Amino acid sequence: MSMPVIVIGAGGHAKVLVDALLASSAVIAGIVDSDPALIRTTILGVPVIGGDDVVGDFTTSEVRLVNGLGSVGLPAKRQQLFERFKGLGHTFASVVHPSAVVAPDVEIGEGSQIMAGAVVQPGCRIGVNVIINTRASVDHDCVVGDHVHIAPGVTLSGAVTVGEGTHIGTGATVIQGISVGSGALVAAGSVVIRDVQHGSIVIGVPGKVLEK
Ligand code: JB3
Repeated sequence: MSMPVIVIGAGGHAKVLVDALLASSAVIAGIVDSDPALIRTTILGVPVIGGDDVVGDFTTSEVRLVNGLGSVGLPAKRQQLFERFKGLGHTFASVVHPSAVVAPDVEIGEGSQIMAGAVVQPGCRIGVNVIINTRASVDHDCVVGDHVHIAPGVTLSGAVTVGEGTHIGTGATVIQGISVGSGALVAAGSVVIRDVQHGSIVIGVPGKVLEK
């Protein structure tokens, strides 16, 4: 990663990203956050240099961006931020922690993030602006859509499909061949053994659809 990066957001997710970037010897030009109280604070020695307007001080060929917003529940805000800066012509850098195991043929979309200890097996396709969080396991031939968050410790068995913007909560397990629709939420710790429809919330062991 030769071109410097700016990390957007200075919260918990950004801290983990800064650690991964430093471990990869990336050059971090700074962090921006919408909370003025955070300006001039640091994360692992990297300063918060201002709000999002500061990104405009750099041309799109001088820096790439790293989406430091995580997500609670559905990852809408993170997606909006990605699309806003893409609309301004910026490019997002992908981040892969050196301790992650990613098979050589895996396709990783723009700005996606594979955190420490995650495993992504052969044949997987990961969309844009995805988080595969700490120690998640994504087995062979999974297809993970754009803007998905696979939370820490999740297991996707082989050939699972996850639709755009879905959140798979911490420690959930999805057995092989299952299709999880877009905009869905799989609650932490659930075990999914049946396909999940678009926009559904699934909770429990085995996972059941929460009636709206
Ligand atoms: O589960 C794990 C391992 N991590 C969670 C992650 C995926 O999501 C983590 O525990 C949190 O639940 C969440 O992390 P995140 O998004 O870093 O949340 P938080 O620690 O609350 O920090 C969000 C930061 O983003 C705050 O400092 C906000 O001020 C800032 N922010 C919000 N909107 C923004 C914007 N910053 C910029 N630059 N632009 C924005 O539009």
